[in-house]
Amino acid sequence: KLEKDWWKKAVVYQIYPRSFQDSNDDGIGDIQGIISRLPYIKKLGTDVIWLCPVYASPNDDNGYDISDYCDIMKEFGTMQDMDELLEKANAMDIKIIMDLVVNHTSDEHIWFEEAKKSKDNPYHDYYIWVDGEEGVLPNDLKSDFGGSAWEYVPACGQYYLHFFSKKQPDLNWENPKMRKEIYAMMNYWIDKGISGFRMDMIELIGKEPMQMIRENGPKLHTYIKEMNAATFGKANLLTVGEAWRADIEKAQQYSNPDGSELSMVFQFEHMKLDKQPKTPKWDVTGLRFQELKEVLSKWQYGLEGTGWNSLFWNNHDLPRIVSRWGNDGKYRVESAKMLAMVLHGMKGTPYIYQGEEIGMTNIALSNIKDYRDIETLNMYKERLEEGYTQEEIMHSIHLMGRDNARTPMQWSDCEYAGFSKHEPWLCVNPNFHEINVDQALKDKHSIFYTYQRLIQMRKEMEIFSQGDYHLLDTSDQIFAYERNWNNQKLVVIANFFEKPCAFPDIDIEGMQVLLHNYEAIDGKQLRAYEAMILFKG
Ligand code: TEU
Ligand code: CA
Repeated sequence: KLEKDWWKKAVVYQIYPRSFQDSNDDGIGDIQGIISRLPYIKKLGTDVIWLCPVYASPNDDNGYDISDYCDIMKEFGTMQDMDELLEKANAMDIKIIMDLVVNHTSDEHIWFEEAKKSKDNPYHDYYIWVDGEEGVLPNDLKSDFGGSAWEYVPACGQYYLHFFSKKQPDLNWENPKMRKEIYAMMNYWIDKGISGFRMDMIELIGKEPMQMIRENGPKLHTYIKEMNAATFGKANLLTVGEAWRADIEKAQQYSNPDGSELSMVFQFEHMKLDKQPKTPKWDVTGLRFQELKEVLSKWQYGLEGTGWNSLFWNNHDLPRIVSRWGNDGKYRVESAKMLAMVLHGMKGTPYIYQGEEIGMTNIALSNIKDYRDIETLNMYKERLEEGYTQEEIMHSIHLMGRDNARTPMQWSDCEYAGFSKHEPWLCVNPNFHEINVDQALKDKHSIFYTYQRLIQMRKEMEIFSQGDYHLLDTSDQIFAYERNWNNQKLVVIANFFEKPCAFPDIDIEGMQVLLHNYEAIDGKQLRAYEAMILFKG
């Protein structure tokens, strides 16, 4: 029997199956590959895996376009493999949470194949349609992957809505029959023994497209409450909703401690601070570091006692953090450890994205043909037409493209980094000779062991999950905060930059060093990316 709110002490490891481990040498990661790496995940110490979609899919958006929720993608294996993964993981005390993609399906899902046949097909109303004439769009709503959010189907004389690719039609959450089918599907997975859901773009399900309302629609929380009551509410699961536009108040609602909605959300306010508000992610500026401190602190204070935070720098949609806000050259190891300490010292549930724990970096491919991500490829075409130079576009892709996170996991310095013996579906980062799991495990000062220690401390010391948070006032380039709990105190001090700076005016007298990315503390200065976690009990 699971302890109530067990997920407050959990650390989650995110797996992108296509890029994790290939077991049958076809160049594509698969479920048997994941099974073979469970001991590695155990060694790191994470106790929950978030598995990106493994369902049947034509892969227009790498599995986020699902054609059958109760079947497994052929390239990844079979339902038997999935059952084996669940069984073996659970036997090792590793829980599995599944990606739940219910804002949309694939256009190859049987529901949509039926729905598009005619207006009076019983499945028609599972999707969102607007009468119209070819060439006259219902309104200006845009797809996240470029172009209009509307696509015309002549057989119906109507447009359907797709907030992502046109192969990802949006489901109509107004339809109670459709909702019931989704809940039945969720219960099917719960009965199989999964421990939770990561809910893809859940903030969109209350949309009102004719009123131009995308996220945070009027019925959003009604649907989430209904889903909770019909499915995971009774099962004590970890649920995390993807909510790009949540503010504190909305997050309090989503993660209400009364358990009526979700455990927590992924909010992205802190991950948008290297661009101007309301501009595309491709138009990167420098990181506004003061705002980063303010925003992360605001969320720590804001959800104290009234909700729960998720803590992350990375996922399969974001560039690698060590390349983005650390230093992936000379100070790769120091800066990766610093970023880990700053994040894992906070209150919330930390998420680690595969490869982050060994400091994997972004990749810069020179030929657009080597990229695979639909968002990247569509943007490339669109911006070329708009007159951007090839150079400008490639620069944006190198900084922000989603394939940065999706290159194969670097296990060893063997061919294809030990990911596969066959050429992988997406290039291996050429730095795999230096950056790989084998190397990390052999080096007791590696980034891996910093993560391992951070996870271990969270399990052993309640102050990490329970202590309250307080930002410390320091100079421009330092991030420092303390946590307090039961007369214990934790202090995290980090120099976020390469340039050394004076040691901050923080009383650390008599404190024990729990973790540090340099050999010894120099009381006068903080060196490049120097970070430490101190404790007094
Ligand atoms: O991401 C939603 C989402 O907002 C992203 O598409 C985002 O706009 C972009 O990646 C950041 O630039 C989720 C999934 O995480 C993503 O992989 C899917 O492509 C998307 O939903 C559609 O299911
Ligand atoms: Ca394979």
